Amino acid sequence: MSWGSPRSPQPICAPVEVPWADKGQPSLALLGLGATLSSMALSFPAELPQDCHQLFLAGQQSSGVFQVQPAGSQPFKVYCDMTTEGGWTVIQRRTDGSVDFDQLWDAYKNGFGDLRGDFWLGLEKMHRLIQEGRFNLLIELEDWEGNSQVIQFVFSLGGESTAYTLSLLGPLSGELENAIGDFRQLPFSTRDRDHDLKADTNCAKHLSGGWWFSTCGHANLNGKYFRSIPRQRHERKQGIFWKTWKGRYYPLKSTTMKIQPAALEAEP
Ligand SMILES: [Ca+2]
Repeated sequence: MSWGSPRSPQPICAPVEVPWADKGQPSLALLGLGATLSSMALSFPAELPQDCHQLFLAGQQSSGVFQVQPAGSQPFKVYCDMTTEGGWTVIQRRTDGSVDFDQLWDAYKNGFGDLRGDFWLGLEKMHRLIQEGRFNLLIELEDWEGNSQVIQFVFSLGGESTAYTLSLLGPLSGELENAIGDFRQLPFSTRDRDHDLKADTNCAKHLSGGWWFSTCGHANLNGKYFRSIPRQRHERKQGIFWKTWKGRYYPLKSTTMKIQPAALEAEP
């Protein structure tokens, strides 16, 4: 296991976007089985990887932006973070405050930002990637003193009818247990869709951005990007934070969230 390995550096030369064309060629044996050329020609362009890990298994080793197509979904672009062990599909990144994360439900549903910079992939795309599956979620946090923290857990994600409820699967340990406690299922909230667990407060409005808010105070990686602790008390609450690591009012320097199918050993 090397989940604690340092985050991959951002590519200085952006990798070339490789159309997914080479890997799906039919074998000669198939030709002998009587498949018609026309039917195969039709099937080629649909041969996109379902996610970054499938792309990794097919031999893609460098990180970058690629087209994927989960089963039953339209193709869309994702940023793939390739490590020596596998491919991670990045679903969120904050590095410099260049993108406004104080957005409403539709923006969080559909995604926003720049896949090569700061972005939110979008809840609907995440759900299509994950579908009914079990996925690892790897969260990487950095503070302003050069320290980093990695949190990983297995989860599933419901569709819009469940308000994209995040369900924790498997045991909790360490940092995550401290941060999330007993909340094993959390729907997603924005300030125009309050699904949080605090009845008298709209957590997304009180803080900022959209998140799987429980009772407002545990974590919000989609808060406002601050380079120092704001003076105003109400602003301090709106930052990017992970309470049990750096505290409630420490604005984190960078965050990355990425996913990969769990139980990889089950794959061919
Ligand atoms: Ca509420």
